[in-house]
Amino acid sequence: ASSNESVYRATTTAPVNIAVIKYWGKRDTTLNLPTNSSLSVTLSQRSLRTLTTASCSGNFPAEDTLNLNGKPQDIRSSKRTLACISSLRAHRKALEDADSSLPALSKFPLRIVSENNFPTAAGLASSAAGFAALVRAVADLYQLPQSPKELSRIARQGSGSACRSLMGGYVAWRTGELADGSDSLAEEVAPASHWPEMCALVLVVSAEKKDVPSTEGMQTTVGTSALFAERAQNVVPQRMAAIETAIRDRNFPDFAEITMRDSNTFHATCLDSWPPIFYMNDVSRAAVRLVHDINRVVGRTVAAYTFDAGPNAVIYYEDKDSELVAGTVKAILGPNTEGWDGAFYDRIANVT
Ligand code: 2P0
Repeated sequence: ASSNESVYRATTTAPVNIAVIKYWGKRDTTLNLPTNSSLSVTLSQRSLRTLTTASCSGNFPAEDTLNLNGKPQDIRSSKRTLACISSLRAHRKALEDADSSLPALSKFPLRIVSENNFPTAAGLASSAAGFAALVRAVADLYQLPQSPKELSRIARQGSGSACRSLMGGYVAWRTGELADGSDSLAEEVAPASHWPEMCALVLVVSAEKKDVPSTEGMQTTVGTSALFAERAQNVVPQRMAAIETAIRDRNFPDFAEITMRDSNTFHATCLDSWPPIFYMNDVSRAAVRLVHDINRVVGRTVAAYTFDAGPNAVIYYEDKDSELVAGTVKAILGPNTEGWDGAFYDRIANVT
């Protein structure tokens, strides 16, 4: 078959990441440039991941297509998807221009098929894994030489948090200073193997779609909350430095306190928005109380909660405290709790 008739294909998976220093607010909504740096932990792909296949062929119908969880998506109305694809295509075109023996994949329509093994848009970072998988699948299909850090610049334009899902372990997204966003990139702070005892218990309090989508919620906060600027300018920079030190030293009590405080500060800026935004619910608050109770009764900090743009809790703890933390949380906040939808249990692992 000529290169025009062949079907080229690449399949990849990408993990979910859960921020311990939260990204909330954009200084540039087109390029997805954040107001503050953030830091996350990449979860193992055993229970939360996106699986994506990208293919292209001169024989495909003329338009690029995207299918998400079995449903065709309108790619033309998604500026973010278009931005990622056109950037990847331009990188491929540069390779083809430099080497005329390469098949002209940049000219072929793309077919992207993606599937999450967890509820989409329930505040479980589905857009992070989704755009990371899309970018990596197409980059693999195009055999691009770009590093994960370079690809993070592209994934960021799909969804801010997606730039952190291209690496395993402990990942920082540096806000950057340049107006074109070229220095707003993710980088690995430490591989998962540096602190493999870290575990995450993901409590799916509700698998319903969240009330206020992140992009809309964060720009309401940017525009209306006085607390927001205080957090971005005076709180997050110190916390970023402190949590990187805690990770370097594998200091769980420090890591945990910074994580819990930053989740609380983020949700405080949501409450301070106008009109106020509520992501946590009664079950979320029960989880907060329970973690503080466990730490108090044990007499040391063994567990840390964090909440994203939804009611689900992620609880970090170390392997050795698994029974104490995961056992207690499951026993007390189990399926009999009102408002409970089910639970995922996870363990963090490196992925790259
Ligand atoms: C985070 N979240 O750092 C924070 C914490 C939610 C709360 O990143 O508009 O879906 O696509 O850039 O990445 C969710 O925001 O937002 C998010 P967009 P994204 O994980």
